[in-house]
Amino acid sequence: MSKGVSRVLDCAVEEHAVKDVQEIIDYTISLVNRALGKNTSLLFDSSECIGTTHTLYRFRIPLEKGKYIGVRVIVRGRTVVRVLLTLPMGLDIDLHYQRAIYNPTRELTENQSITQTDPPKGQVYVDLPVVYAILGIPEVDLRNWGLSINGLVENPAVYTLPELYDLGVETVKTTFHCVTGWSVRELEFTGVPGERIIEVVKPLKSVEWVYIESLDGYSTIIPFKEFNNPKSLIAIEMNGKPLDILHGYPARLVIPQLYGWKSAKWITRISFIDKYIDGYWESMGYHPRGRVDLEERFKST
Ligand SMILES: Nc1nc2c(c(=O)[nH]1)N[C@H]1C(S)=C(S)[C@@H](COP(=O)(O)O)O[C@H]1N2
Ligand SMILES: [Mo]
Repeated sequence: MSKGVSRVLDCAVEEHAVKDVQEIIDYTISLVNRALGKNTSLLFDSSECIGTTHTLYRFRIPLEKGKYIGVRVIVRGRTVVRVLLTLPMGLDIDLHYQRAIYNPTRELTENQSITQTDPPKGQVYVDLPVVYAILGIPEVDLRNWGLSINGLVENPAVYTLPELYDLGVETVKTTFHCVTGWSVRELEFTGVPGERIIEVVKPLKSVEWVYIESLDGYSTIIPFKEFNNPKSLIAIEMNGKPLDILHGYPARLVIPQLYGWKSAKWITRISFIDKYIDGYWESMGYHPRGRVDLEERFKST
């Protein structure tokens, strides 16, 4: 965890029906008080619609010295599905709460009855991708940069940028979807296909997840099956030009069938692993897989 956040505490254990915003606040306060073992007050921060299915409410609980506990409440329709507390570094409090045990494989079902729309449900088309850098834009020095590929593989390796070209690049034209509701058509990415990486490093049979780490401290996790998809790329060019720093130079992931937060920028390590772990946004309640066609925005409880 970066940005002065040391722990994310997952409070919601059962889905909870609410009638209005006041009930969301009351329920959240009761959970937070239970977790902290004392009475607190919530300050409203912001709220945001995430596609057509979910709303995210942000609150904060002020502490001394300008510190605060961040509270994120994820509501689907009129059901609170998750309450997450982000605790600042060095906060010395007892937590009277058992962390819910999260089982990602329960969520990886395929729903046959889904009907595709264009744009997909909860998305609107915009002209250009919005640039996100939640942990800031890192400084990149190509002389020190390498992409490590390791974990449960037969041939771990570290690739420089020229070596990535040598592996063989392909170009895909694709639509890119951000979970907050925007989509951009016809973006062109060139890079090394995930399938090619798999051919070279040879993951072991036990591999089920691919964990990605970036220079800025960002991380995310992708099911092995989605990484091993003909459209998944380690991109090094966008629209026929080297990636610019804003879009992830020297290399980023592009997994177009998943929401954009899985397409980590400024990547530096790819680890093939057997057991699920949260990345940056997954620890804030976002989905372990994030398929756009199945509208997998948030984890359920
Ligand atoms: N390192 C890093 N990668 C990231 C992000 C980020 O904040 N930091 N944001 C993600 C999100 S939420 C989206 S939608 C896409 C946006 O890609 P763009 O900034 O190239 O438009 O990048 C993803 N990759
Ligand atoms: Mo996003």
